[in-house]
Amino acid sequence: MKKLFMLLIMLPILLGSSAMAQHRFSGEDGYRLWLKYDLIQDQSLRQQYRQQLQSFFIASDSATVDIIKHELTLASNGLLGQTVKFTDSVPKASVVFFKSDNPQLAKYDIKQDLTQLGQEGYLLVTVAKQILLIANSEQGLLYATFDLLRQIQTGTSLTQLNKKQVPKVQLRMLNHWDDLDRHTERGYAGQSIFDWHKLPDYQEQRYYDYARANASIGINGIVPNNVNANALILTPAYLHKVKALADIFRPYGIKVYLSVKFSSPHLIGGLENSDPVKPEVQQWWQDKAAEIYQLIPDFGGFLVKANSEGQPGPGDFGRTHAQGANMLARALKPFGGNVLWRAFVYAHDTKAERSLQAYNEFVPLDGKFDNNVSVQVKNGPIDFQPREPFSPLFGAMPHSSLAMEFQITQEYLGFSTHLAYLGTLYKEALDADTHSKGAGSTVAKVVDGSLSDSPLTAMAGVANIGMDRNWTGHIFGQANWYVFGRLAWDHDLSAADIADEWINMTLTHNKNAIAQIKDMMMSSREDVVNYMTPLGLHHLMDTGHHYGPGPWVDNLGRADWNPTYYHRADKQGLGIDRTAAGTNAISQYAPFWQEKLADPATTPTELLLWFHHLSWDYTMPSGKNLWYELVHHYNMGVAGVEKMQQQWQSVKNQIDPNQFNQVEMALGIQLKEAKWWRDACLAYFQTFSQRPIPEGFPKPAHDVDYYQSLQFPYAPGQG
Ligand code: GCW
Repeated sequence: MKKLFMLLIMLPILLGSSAMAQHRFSGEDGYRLWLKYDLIQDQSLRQQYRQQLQSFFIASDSATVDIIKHELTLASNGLLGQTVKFTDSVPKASVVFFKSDNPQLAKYDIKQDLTQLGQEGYLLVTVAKQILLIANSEQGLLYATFDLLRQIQTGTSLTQLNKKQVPKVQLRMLNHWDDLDRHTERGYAGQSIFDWHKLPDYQEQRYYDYARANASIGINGIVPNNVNANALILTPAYLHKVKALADIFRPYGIKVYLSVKFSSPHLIGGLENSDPVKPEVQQWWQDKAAEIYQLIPDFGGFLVKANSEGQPGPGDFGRTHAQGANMLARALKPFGGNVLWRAFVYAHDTKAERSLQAYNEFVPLDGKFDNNVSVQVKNGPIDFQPREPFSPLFGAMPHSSLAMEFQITQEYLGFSTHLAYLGTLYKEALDADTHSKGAGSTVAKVVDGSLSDSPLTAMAGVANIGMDRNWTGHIFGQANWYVFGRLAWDHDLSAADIADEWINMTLTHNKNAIAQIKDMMMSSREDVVNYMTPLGLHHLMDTGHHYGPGPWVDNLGRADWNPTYYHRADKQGLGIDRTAAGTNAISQYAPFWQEKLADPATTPTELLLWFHHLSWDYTMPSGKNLWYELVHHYNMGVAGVEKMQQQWQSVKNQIDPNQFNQVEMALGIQLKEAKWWRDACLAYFQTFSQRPIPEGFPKPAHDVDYYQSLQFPYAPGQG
């Protein structure tokens, strides 16, 4: 009896502690990203791979080859439970790594022109029972290694490999908006991974892990510092720190670039000013370039934000972007460096509507940039919104190299607590048809150089990486890093296939679970669009930090920082008129688009309010009016998150509990915030539409004053 009594007393404690323990899993915390090499559970598959990967031949010795060998060792031990064996005999090896100059390659009948592989491409082929990895460089072999391992991680057969891979874009870069004090602008995954204070001597393991992850998806360039640059980065003390990073990254095929402040000659060089036509300014940059290359012989070049949001630039001296960019390009040219010159500009002294400004400034300069300059253009004309049309610059500068700039960090898509797979956003932008040279003139073809006469091609992603154990704050944020790299390598891949790979490598091999998770990922970005900015609305985020809704904000220093500037809600209707009757932004697109966008009836529904101010009673393609569709879309967004929650619960048994838990908690936040977005925006727009919430939809939980009163002074990542 006494024992029973004790048990009853203990029971809640026991239960309580086991419930607690649920939040204390020591399982997969996400640090290993998609490079988990856990034992393959399917025994026959494992056995097959063990046979096929019994021994490896890889000639030559170098830091990159060491990395390849290490990777093979990790993978073989982990995935196959088999000790790796390296052999000196090509005929006896089951896997052979060939650099194209290896005479033994002649014994194989490879019917491929290997020069086409360039410096980074590779062949991954099965010949008889041997697996061959062939490339012109060790970097190519490293990429081939990761491809081979990806085949194994995703359970693909190796018996008939026949892959030829050449990256479609030359520079595949991450841009970190990280400050020297480790604050990350628009970063939601903790502090910057770059510890400038302890560099160059203290070299974190994380740098190697980061390089390895990047190499595994083909990223070959990184900019470790913010485009809102600190001139100190070019001082000798910092250049030695940069050198330490470059030395670590080099064998992974990754070059370091730097964001530079245009006024550096003045700020740290003691010159009177930084006017690009002055010989002493040009000389300063040439000397600086020589100093950098002395330390870092393969330095990538400079990334520049000039005359934008208060940053200095050539415009300060009445010079053009081309004059500024070319001056830097000429300093780097003798050493093989490039300039990425950003087109994200909008000036306070111009009356032109903001979406027009980059085009206005840059199109007249088409053809005037040196051939080691690429103009780096954000995917849309405003600023990384959940949905934007493609930037008109992509169809309007045929004689310039145009680099794509995507944002991986989710400044406008819920920070690191919202699940928003950006593969679909990237593909939408890349596949968009500019019609600049007839049908099929896609943005991707502009970026990969096939539609321009410029040889330099680049794609950059603003990184979402920080010190969080799982790197990106949200496990699914890793998928955005991953998909960026994979699409920069090959923009023809599909967002769904890449999601499939990533889920397999990161979360589970269970087919049903993969299907559920893929479905979540593929619709997640549209959910965000719907609960934040449906039907072409944009820039409704709250002041400064961009966290949460702020459609009412109308008091910022510049008109075009205010959400009211973008949605133009009034008693009549909603949306900004960018037709000829309004700002005429449509004139910046090819005639095909001008015609379509001039009329709401032929404008894609998802961009209606981007281009038109429409009456609340406007009849939408569904037959319902605009007000109804607006309410409907906001609710679809919320329903989408509810569905994701259910889908996530349904895969619980297939996911590591720690990973499961992280995502479950984040989805809880996402749902709360989706409802907050819906309710705040609808309560606000209702003050204009003066219409009731249609039957069947919930009314906003609070009035506008309540939502307007919410303050978040410490929201992360502020600029
Ligand atoms: O998206 C906006 C951000 C700024 C950023 C700027 C840019 C680095 O709000 O924080 O500054 O764009 O791209 O330069």
